Amino acid sequence: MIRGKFITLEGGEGVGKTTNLAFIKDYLEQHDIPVVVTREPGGTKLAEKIRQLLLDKKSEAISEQAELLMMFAARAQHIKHVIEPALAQGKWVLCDRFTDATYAYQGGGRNMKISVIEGLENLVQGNLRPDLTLLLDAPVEVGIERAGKRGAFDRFESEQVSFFENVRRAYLLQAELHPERIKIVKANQPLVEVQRAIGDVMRIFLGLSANHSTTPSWHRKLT
Ligand code: Z5A
Repeated sequence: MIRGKFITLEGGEGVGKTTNLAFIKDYLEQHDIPVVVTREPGGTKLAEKIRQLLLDKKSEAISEQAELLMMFAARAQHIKHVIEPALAQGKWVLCDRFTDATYAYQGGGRNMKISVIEGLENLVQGNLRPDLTLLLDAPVEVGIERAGKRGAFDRFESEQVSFFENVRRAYLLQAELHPERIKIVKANQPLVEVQRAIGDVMRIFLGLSANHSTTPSWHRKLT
């Protein structure tokens, strides 16, 4: 059995990860690739419970260390029960956020030591790293405005703008450190353009030719 590929979608809040996850799933399925869609923190019963605790504004004050460990506790469950079994069965895994988010939020946002995050990454993941990461990047105000239209803010979304600026900087640094894996997609443009850019990245990743259509299927249906 050929092992599946592991694709992650990253970016600050409200940049469009959830919206574009459906587009990538659709893209892969159109190419007859079986795909499991999941998210972090979360993806298993226990990890979803940890997610609720992490996002709940009414949780007791969560220390930076506890927050970091809870992210990796959820991740350990997720890898063991969802990600690894799917990859081993030849399915592709498409995950809304993964460890780059830890470098961005706990590293950049909370100022936790990068060496500590690296240690936990090695402990929890072993050799597992994403094969491809799409980083949706947009100015912080754009993401906040988009997320604001959705309703009440959670514990992370209630942070100051400077926190999100640090998160964005840390994400861009991750992309600079891992250019072969992390592809930046400009998210501050109309959705059809964002999806055209994502389609280009996916086409190259799948090794398809340049004249292969990258127009989103819903857009093709409309035109
Ligand atoms: N977290 C962490 O700290 N450490 C970790 O290791 C991990 C996570 C894994 C939960 O993540 C929190 O956990 C997260 C970081 C932390 N907190 N924050 N902030 P989450 O992924 O569930 O939360 P989120 O980032 O807030 O995701 P989101 O709010 O669901 O945003 P999104 O998925 O990127 O955006 P969206 O829902 O697809 O789009 C937002 C709106 O914009 C929506 O109305 C869309 O229709 C609209 N949209 C999307 N694209 C466009 C374009 N191109 N133009 C116009 N409008 C658009």
